[in-house]
Amino acid sequence: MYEKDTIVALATPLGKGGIGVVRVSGPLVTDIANGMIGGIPEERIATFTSFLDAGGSPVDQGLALLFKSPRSFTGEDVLEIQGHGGPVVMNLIVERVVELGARLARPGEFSERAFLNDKIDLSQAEAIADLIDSASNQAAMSAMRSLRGEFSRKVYHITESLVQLRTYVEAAIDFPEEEIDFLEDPRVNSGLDALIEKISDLKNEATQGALLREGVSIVLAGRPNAGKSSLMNRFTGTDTSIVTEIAGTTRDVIDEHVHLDGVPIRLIDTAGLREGGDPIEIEGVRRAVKEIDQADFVLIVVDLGAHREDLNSHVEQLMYEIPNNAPYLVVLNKSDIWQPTTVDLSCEYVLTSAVTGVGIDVLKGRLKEGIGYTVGGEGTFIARSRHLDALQRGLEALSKGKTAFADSRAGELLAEELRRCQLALGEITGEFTSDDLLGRIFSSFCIGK
Ligand SMILES: Nc1nc2c(ncn2[C@@H]2O[C@H](COP(=O)(O)OP(=O)(O)OP(=O)(O)O)[C@@H](O)[C@H]2O)c(=O)[nH]1
Ligand SMILES: [Mg+2]
Repeated sequence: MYEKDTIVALATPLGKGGIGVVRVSGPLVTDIANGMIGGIPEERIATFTSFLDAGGSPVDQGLALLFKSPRSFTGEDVLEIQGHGGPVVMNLIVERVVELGARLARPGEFSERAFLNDKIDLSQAEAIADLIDSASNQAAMSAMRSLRGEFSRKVYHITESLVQLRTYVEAAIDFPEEEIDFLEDPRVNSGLDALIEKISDLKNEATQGALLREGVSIVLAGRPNAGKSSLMNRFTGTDTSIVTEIAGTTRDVIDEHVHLDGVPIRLIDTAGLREGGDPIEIEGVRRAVKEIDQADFVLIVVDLGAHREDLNSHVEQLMYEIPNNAPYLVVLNKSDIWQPTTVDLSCEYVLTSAVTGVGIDVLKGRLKEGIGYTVGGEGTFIARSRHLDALQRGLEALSKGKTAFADSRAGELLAEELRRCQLALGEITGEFTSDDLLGRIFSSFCIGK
């Protein structure tokens, strides 16, 4: 199935630490154990031993742990060598293992072998990388759920129902003489509807997981002096952006990573939008417009104090000027200075004061809704854009099949779309994934995973 080389890599970060772990996997593991520690450690028992160089003198001492195939992470024989975590010692150990016949592992190769040996499916392998990379507690907990197989199980369940329907439809095509009058059979349509609903639900849930993993970019936009930088600093909790009463303070694009209930957010402060100014400001405004264009979400910040008389027309003008297809929220800031008694805006808005902090929590809540994050503390599973894309393609196939079936009564067309849907779902778990895609996924992992 794949080259049966024995691979080795440092499993802990390269640097100084109390211990460092070198992991070896493959058919030469027992030979390597013999060569390095002069014997084969008892399976799954931590064995204190010296690690020997080619001349038989110890380069380090520590624990050796042997996992015999198939009861190991990769499914192959695995040896873990736990030495002292210094870069030189670790290198000596890795070099010795290479001398004994192993080769250096490629990025993600341990996980790839675990996948190829059916120890984990593809979305679980991805969850390992996501767990290690997770930037918040919520992301880590969600990655753990995926790793335990919650996401995959849901995909398998849907696939099972899909296969049942597919079998039924294909039987009806292949054996017309059986007179399964499936055209009239309500089971086909209700089966299709149920599948569409299940996949949509799963996609919604996966969207939450993808948000946790991939985060969103949110741009603060508006006129100079509206309080964009002050809001930025409220979110980051530090003096990230310079705030002055001079209109046109911010010129560069300033971004900072913050978390909103565990969702990683790239918050971007920009120059206030206005005509003219010096060349620096003109460039700042050009950059601001570019950021707004690429944003996942835009906060349009309005200075209430400066627009007591013309709030509505000012907001309308801003929305007209801000070129953007992303969802947005209007932030009526400086509510400590002035508040309209009634707000008559046709768009979503929230009242804040960056100075007193009033309304900031409401703003955060609305932002969460705005970016589509609805999961509370109990969390979800982690997911990636490629999973969402696969679910979407699955949904499209089903609705296409449904329409074709309703229009033409052609079972063949429906069967073909059901097959496509199954392929799309199979990409998530790795059942039907091209080698090319697998290569890309695993090579994005780091070495030693
Ligand atoms: N009273 C009051 N003043 C505010 C509020 N938010 C910001 N300010 C003040 O308004 C001025 C401009 O604030 P900034 O945060 O620099 O505004 P900005 O939108 O970043 O401005 P530019 O960078 O010039 O585009 C500063 O003097 C702030 O202290 C608020 O909610 N209430
Ligand atoms: Mg500013």
